[in-house]
Amino acid sequence: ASDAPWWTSATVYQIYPRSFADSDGDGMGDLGGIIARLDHLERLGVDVVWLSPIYRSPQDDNGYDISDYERIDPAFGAEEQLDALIAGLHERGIKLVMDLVVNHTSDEHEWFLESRSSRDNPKRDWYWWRDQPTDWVSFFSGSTWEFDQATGQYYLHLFSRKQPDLNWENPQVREAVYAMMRRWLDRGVDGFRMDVINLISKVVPLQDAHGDLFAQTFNGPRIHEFLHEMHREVFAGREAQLITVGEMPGSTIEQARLYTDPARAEVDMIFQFEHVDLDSGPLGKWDLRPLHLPRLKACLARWQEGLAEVGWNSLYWDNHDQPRAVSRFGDDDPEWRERSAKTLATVLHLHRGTPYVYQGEELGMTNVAFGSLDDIRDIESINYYAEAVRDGADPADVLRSIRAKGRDNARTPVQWDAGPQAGFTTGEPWIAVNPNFTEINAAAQVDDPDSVFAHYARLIALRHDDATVALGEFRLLLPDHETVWAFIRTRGDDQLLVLANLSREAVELTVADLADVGGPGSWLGAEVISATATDGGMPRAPRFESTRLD
Ligand code: TEU
Repeated sequence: ASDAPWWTSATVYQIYPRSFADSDGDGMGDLGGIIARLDHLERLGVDVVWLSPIYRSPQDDNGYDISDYERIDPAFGAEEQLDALIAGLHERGIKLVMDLVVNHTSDEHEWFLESRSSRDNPKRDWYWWRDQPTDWVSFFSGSTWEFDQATGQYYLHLFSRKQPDLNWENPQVREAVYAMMRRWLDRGVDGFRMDVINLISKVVPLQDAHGDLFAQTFNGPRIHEFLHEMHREVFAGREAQLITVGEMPGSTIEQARLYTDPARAEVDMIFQFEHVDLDSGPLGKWDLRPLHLPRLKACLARWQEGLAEVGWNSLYWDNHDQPRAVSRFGDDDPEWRERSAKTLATVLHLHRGTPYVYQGEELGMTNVAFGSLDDIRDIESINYYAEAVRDGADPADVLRSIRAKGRDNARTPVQWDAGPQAGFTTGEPWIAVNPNFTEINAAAQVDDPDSVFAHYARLIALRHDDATVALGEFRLLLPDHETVWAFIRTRGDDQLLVLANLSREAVELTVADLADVGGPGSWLGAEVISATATDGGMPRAPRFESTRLD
């Protein structure tokens, strides 16, 4: 279809390696496990794999604290296994995108070890050192400044104290990062997912935020300059076969148009966070807030409209930082879970943008009813629990918030079969398998045409084959309906009507409800469409009984 970039009809699959598949029985996922499961990805039909970090790391933030950008952590396997993975993916026509985490390194990275060794070390200015801290608060609780005894100064870390922020104002830092990126492309990878890349430009001189860290370091003053320079230094000349996606917490639609406008040569698409912040109250993600469907529908529709002419959307429900969508946005009651998971998939994948499928989402995996803090592994949740309980919160309330929104919900092992440890490992997994693996696993689904897995595969194939799905204009219908998600995609004279019922009750819709579809002489004709609780029926053959008005 047209001269649209290849990724406008592609789907990306995210692998969180420590929880995907373990090949050596140490209880942690590894490259051998991924290589052994490539047929699963090929059957699903995905075009790209985004691989979360497998680099050398102390694992303080599960690999998002990197101590060597160009060597594989032995916990994930040997160097040559990565080359085998690249070859294995490429021979199946699947591209590989690596996770680029360059807002910060690990405090065990050699750059930081040199930087902290003395005030006049040549790499001192590769990080942010100050005599006095600002009032900034870390994503992982506490101050963003850690006092370093050796040289009597503080260093900046927006995340954990073992994740010192790189100083992107320093051209030597930028050059070192670009050189590393070029070497990864030369090794055969096909692009990057850029971790919190819109935080690399800080307002300088650094100053107190008075509670608004956003203004000091989100989408900072030089962010577009840095991204354009990266594009020129790393991607120019080979961008046609690559894909780049920037993780941009707190980005607005206006910012996203600038980041993803092809004419500006910055990134291809971004992960924005507006829809995954809707169920957070004013105190943040742990402050649970009910979400009504019209707000979710309106949010995605705003982004469809905002990037319709310029730029491109990524489409996601799940990733390694978010709770599982079927529990969060859908209905994970055993009787309804599969239909709900399929319906959420149908709605998301038929929007305009590049869909991302997070490992296990294609199986309809759910959140976990964590029993106690002993079941939790994530530094973000552990720090939050300690801080909240210290500040007087009821531990039961804190645990309820962690059960609803904790990142460990997405990090339990992928459920491959109903055997021991769900076929994830022959050892003791680093985090417990969700007990519902006996009902929810790949073995029970990959050969079942009515499974969640098969539904995802059909949606991915539809995007390959149908230019209206990939490129058609989007228009939301019935914006105020509390349980139906209706929209229409238009490309030339082709129209695709999507009707999804996100409830347990059957819904009657009349043409009058949809009257503004297609204008006068609506092609729907006088039909009453009784949409039952969809089991995710494919739009080309909607599972709706339609009866003519007599
Ligand atoms: O996440 C950045 C980010 O915005 C997260 O802090 C997110 O807002 C939070 O986890 C939601 O609860 C990236 C990575 O995806 C995350 O895994 C890392 O912990 C973080 O950056 C630091 O590298």
